[in-house]
Amino acid sequence: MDVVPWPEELVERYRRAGHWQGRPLGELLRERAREHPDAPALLSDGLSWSYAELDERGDRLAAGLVDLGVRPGDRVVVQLPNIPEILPLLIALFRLGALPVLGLPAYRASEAVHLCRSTDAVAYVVPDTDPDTGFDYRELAAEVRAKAPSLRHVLVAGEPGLYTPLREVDAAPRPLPAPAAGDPAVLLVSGGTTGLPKLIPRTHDDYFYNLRASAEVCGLHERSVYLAVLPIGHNFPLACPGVLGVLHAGGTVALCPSPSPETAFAAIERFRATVTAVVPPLAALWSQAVRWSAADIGSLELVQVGGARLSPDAARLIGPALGCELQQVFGMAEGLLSYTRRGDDAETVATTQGFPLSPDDEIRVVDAAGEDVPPGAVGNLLTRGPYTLRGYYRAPEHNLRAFTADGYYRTGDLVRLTAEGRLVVEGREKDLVNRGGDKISADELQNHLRAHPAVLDAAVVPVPDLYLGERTCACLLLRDGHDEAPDLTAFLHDRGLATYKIPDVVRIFDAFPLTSVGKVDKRELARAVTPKTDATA
Ligand code: J2J
Repeated sequence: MDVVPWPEELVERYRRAGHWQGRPLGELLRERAREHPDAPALLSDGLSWSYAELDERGDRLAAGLVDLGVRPGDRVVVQLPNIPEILPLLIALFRLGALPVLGLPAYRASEAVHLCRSTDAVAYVVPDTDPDTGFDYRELAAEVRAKAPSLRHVLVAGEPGLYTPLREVDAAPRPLPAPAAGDPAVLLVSGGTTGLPKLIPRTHDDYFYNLRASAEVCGLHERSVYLAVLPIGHNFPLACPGVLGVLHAGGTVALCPSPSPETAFAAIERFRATVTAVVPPLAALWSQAVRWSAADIGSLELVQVGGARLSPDAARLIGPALGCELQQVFGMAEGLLSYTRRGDDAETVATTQGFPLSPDDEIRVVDAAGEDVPPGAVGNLLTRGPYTLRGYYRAPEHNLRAFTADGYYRTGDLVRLTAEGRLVVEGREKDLVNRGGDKISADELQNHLRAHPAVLDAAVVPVPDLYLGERTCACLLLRDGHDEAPDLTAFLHDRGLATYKIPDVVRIFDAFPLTSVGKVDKRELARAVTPKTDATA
């Protein structure tokens, strides 16, 4: 089975509560486009599309994709940066019932091939080049195509090279049968802990609820302008509430081509952006840079910060520096979202990650034996609810470990609940590095490192970093005859790994510390590679 459904009694409950409304995501813009066709839906450099225009582009592209042979239920890997084309494409796929598989622009062959192969994707959509680095996605597509036999089409936004130009996937709009609201609408990539990232099926019903409830909590309305800074392929800027949430609210999406303060501040000024979402290192950078910037960012009302731990000290600076409200977001592509609420006092916003989004989010905080911890104690967070997955895509074995028998998702995060029921993230048990919001699975990276001819064994652990929160340390045992750290950068590049996954630090060991059951003791290893400061000495 590809996806795991919710049990019938929960389906009933979520419907009765009005969370699941039986509407496919493709309906997102319909009403607004009919009633306010000229309202601005999308702003980007030198470009403005009204609701009517975006709606029509979605319909034309959907018809064009059907003409190419894309069918309901087919998977289409989408690896686009924040360019206008991504929105009509997502809307078109939602409308025809094909599933976008959302990759990040930073992915290279290793990740992109995995996405295409593990989903038997029929099409792969890329930009032409990255204007900043010159990286050519058409060359990447050639490699992916050679290794993913299911691919029938490569579609290119921009100059197509040997492939099909996305702009020519265009046909007269025609009625298409709507997908069932209980079917998966999109596959998101897990931040995950496994050798190869798992995929997260999100249904029309659950994702619509996710973005609608998020838009409500953030107070979005028709005059809201959401600046997309993080890559839209990520759950946070996509639907929490993100670009889809602001379209649901009748507001405007503005696209920011780069998160650098100069570019982002200029975009906020030009588009009069009212809300945006960033990761903690960016929030800190912006809070510093604003002092030297002449841009007028006075339109900004709300900055959401999430994806990695935000220290209370850093949090306290953000609102005053940027002249707007801060919202902490603890979220995951698997589902559960926790938001501080608008109007919460500054200390609550600085020191907690707020309340779960839904009254039907079920939260358990448990010890290693799976027993509930006493109120207020730190433990493993388990959750289930109306927008949290019940199983990864095509992963029955993994699902046995990732979920409890009664369907709770084991988040791998360590949290505590305050007396009021707010969540505070205290750490995590899962084996990954959270590099300023970018997740690096230790298992995945270790497998690549072990393939190096000089490497006997590898263990990946986080090291603290002032700016990113964590950086990646590769601890290596070398084979006989090797005594120096090998050049991993070139090696991992050649294996097609995304650059952000390349270790920041490499340490050579004679042996790894082991736990009592003979596994590598990562906690001890992390301690061993953490530079001693006055506080830790
Ligand atoms: C500490 N850790 C956090 C936070 C996420 C909104 C916001 C973030 C994500 C996301 C998302 C954290 N403090 N405030 O999808 O919609 C870590 C946790 C979590 C993992 C999920 C969204 N916010 N984290 O980051 O799927 O460890 O989603 O389990 O990429 O990020 O990662 P991801």
